[in-house]
Amino acid sequence: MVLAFAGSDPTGGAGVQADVLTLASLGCHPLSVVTALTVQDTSGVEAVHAVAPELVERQARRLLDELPVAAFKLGVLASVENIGVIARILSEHSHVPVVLDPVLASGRGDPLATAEVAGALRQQLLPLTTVLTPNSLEARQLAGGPGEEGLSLEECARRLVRCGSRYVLITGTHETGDRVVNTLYAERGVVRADDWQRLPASYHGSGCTLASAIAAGLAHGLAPAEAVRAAQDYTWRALDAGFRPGKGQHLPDRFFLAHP
Ligand code: PXL
Repeated sequence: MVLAFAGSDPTGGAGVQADVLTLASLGCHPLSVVTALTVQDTSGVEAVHAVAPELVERQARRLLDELPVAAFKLGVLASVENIGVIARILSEHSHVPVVLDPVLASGRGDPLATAEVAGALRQQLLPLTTVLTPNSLEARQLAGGPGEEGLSLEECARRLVRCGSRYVLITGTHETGDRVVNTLYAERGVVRADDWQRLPASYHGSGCTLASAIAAGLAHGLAPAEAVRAAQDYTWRALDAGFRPGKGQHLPDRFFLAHP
């Protein structure tokens, strides 16, 4: 069982819906604690409304008191108060691996976190994280100070590991080139780098899919580097099978394995 803390995305492309679909398709029972409600369609996010921290805490504790959780997956957390509550809960379950997708903006650039939320993620959650999954923009934002926008991804990873995350997977979707390079770092440096054919469309929910698939791998007992490799393969195939239900972004098909 994997417990996802995430915001609701009514399109089913990203957020808690993406986590539930991904975890279920990979053979994990998904537990979910909703941290925020959003108003959006496939073209953009109109509003983000944080759930009260008391309710986040009660949802999670009720589950954890009864059910065995093999991994945590964290997406949009939506407030500094929610981060505080979640950090306390994770620290009480320090043997359970944590995958943190530090969502700062949607794939289209709609803001999903304030500077205060980004600071709280760095200070309170990175020390509890097994695998952090920023895209290159998020890595630079989390690791760099003002005037450091040109920071190399290697230096970003070094700093994020120094903040306490055991592994940092920086994804290359927002970089240029016809291959997307995703690089996994740890304290010893680069652990693995995988490159993938760049797909032609713009996808909603690719980061949530990747992070949930890593959490599924860890829950099934894979080592972090193996879970990261398997999750990339799964995500690329879900995106390749994606579809465009409206006028905006494409959505991944997390159940591509179930189709003939
Ligand atoms: O794709 C990141 C993401 C995560 N969670 C929620 C979202 C989005 C992007 O829009 O809405 C709830």
